[in-house]
Amino acid sequence: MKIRQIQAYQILDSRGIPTIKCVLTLHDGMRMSACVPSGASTGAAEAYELRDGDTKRFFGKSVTKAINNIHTIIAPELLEKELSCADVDSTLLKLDGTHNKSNLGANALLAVSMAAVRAQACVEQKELYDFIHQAFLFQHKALPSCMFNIINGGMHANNGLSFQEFLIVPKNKQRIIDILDCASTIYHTLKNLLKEQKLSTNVGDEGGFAPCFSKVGFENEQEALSLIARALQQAGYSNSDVGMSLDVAATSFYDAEKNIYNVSGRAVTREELLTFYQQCVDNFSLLSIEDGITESDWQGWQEMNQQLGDKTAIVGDDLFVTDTKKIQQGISLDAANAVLIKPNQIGTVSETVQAIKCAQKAGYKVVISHRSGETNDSFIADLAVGCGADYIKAGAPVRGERVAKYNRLLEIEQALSSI
Ligand code: 2PG
Ligand code: MG
Repeated sequence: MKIRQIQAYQILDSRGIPTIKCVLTLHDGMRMSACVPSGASTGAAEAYELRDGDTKRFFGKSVTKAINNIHTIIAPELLEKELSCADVDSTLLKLDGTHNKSNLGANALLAVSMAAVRAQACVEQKELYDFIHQAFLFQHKALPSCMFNIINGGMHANNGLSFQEFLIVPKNKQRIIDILDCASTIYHTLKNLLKEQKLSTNVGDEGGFAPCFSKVGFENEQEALSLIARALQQAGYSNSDVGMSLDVAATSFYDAEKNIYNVSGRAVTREELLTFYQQCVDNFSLLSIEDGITESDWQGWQEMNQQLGDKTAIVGDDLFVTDTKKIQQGISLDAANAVLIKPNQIGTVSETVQAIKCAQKAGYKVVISHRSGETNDSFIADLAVGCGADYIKAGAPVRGERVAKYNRLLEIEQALSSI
């Protein structure tokens, strides 16, 4: 089936900032679309997100230049060609010609790349997760475990917490509806607990609560973890039912000049940070720690993995930026044992697939992730199932753009169980 039209336009993401929706039309009139998310705590080596910079509109955040690239550079190369998502991606990579997609913008590339995968799945009359599983030759197809971010801090809130995400991970639950029941119950129990303590129940960018914490150093982080542990208990769960995880996003409070971390007004060394993680792993039996060390400190990552890697998953996000080369470096240095995967960090679906495969081959745990600026597109839910990821991280069990992913998992579960 040939491609008849590729159209893109601006939509708003969950933070009210423009992003791209791309609609791909085939010759039989079938139309498939895809929307691109956007991060706030971005890794330095992430693929380039092209924004206009013209501050008269959307404070410089418009994406009309990227959209123009789709219409004037990308579309002419793809129109009237037989649809093949592999060919689409290689054309995109050729047209851009840079590793970080700084010519055309990773947002422009990914919008087209995702729409092409969706369209081909449709042409082949397959569900998206099935198509991903088969076309990219993944070994397993399975529903992932879910990580729910229920307290927001760092760059996703403005509340005195240095660490970015405090997550719960329901364990031993087979069905997505039971996982959601567990997460939602704990979320609402936490809400009541915050109310009781006269703390705000306002939420951050990913739907987790963002009450203000006013202590210094690790005490705030400690308090956030204790609140979750209490909510978990009050909701009738134990550590063996529900794990806890952290996305520290350490680069966001690292001072490179002084080589220290600013944790809520206190200067903390790498060693102190690692000692705190050790305590958290012991006290809260953490399932994973993401970006616990700044992205430039490979030696620090090696130390962390050596000290904690046999007890918890050491997840590289800003460290790896979904880039196969960086994941390979991590594997050879033994710097981590898990990877966070975000398609817009690299810019095409096929490169995302390559990164997942590289990590899986090395025995790394794979976490498919949303961005803090999201849309209602649920592509990552299908990706997680199709590649047999260990986890999906899509925010709190609230807010449309977050539950879109969890609700899609419910849909997939229904489909899989009726086979
Ligand atoms: C992260 C993500 C998603 P952002 O750091 O893992 O939770 O945040 O999209 O802001 O990079
Ligand atoms: Mg992260």
